[in-house]
Amino acid sequence: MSNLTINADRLIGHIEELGRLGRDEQGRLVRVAASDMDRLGRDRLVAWLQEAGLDVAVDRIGNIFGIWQDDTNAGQAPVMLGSHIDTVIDAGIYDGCYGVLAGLEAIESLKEAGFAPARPIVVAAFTNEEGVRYAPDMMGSLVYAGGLDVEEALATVGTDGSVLGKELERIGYAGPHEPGFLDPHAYVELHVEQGPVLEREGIALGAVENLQGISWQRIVIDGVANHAGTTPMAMRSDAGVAAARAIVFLADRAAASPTPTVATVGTIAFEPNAINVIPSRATFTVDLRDSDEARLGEEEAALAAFLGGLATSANVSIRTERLARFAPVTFDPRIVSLIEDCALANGFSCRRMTSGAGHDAQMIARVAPSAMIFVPSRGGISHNPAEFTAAGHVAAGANILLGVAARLAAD
Ligand code: HGY
Ligand code: MN
Ligand code: MN
Ligand code: MN
Repeated sequence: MSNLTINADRLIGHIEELGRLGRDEQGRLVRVAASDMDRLGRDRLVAWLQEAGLDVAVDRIGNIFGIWQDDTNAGQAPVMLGSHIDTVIDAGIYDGCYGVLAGLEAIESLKEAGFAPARPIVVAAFTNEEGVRYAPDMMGSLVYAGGLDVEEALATVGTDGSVLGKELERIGYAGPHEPGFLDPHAYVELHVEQGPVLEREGIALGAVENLQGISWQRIVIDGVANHAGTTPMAMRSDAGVAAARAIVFLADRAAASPTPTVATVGTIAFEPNAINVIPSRATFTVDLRDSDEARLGEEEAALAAFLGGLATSANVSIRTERLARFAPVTFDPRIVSLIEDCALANGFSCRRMTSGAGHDAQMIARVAPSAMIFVPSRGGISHNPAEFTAAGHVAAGANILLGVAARLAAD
């Protein structure tokens, strides 16, 4: 890969330009899946793919593919590089977008260098990786990998009552291709770490070996609305207090776990949500993760047992709804070694690591040998506008992605 390098200025320019699209009146980045804001990013990406001379394809769940192929390699299973460009609410500009734009940059640089891959190279932007508007997350890649029926996915009702399939039609990204129409030879996803490890250890690159399991649930606690002033504490069926007890249970249990279990309650809503009314209902979501499947199952069972006891002690009724459940994933050892070898051969420090975040790679790993490359996140911050990765690390990650793609395309 000695003379094959990416154009760092072009890549960083693309990341910053895409990061300006899809901002609300408060200036927050809100390109949630299949929204008008998401369309702004999609349209810009498609324009860049076309300018790079790639064939652009969109499948029925809105996954976007830029395909670099010619007569010599058309029909061969492609090397796929990808990630996502949808964002969380008030997001940073690197999460997902970096991997998609670096994939495009790698292809453009290989083309400019006259590289002739034995296989097509494809860059993919998967729909609804974040799962903020439509659960589960990683939905586009899950459908692509055959883990969720496309009709079922398109019928998903969002947190705003919208229907995913209708929204994709409305924004012009209900494509004609059947999900899975490209059978990848290999998949490599470049992503910001979104955690503190690489920065803390002063290491430039992560060769990601595995990825945590994810459990998403919605919990609905029903109590009895009553007067905040006249109802004695012992006579209350307070859904709000019950929810608070469940949240503290989750946090304390995860903090005490012998494995790196993490538990997050990211959303909560009370009804009727009035200052002087005891909440009749509390609805909240639980995000549990662990790299050990058995441990993740134990966490889910412990929560279920706690909620059973809580229903009695708080005199409330509790129901749970599963929103997503993905087992931990181990990536392809050969590609992980290729990443590590390429990094070290180019003078970059590199360590093997686990991904705490979910990624499209964990879905594509079901259908193709897959692995990920991480670069450091400043302060370990992500899902936050302060998300940042230094230009040198942005370039390093993209250069290794290019090198690994070139190597896999020669298979
Ligand atoms: O939830 C996740 O880990 C990913 O950002 N969707
Ligand atoms: Mn991401
Ligand atoms: Mn994310
Ligand atoms: Mn991801």
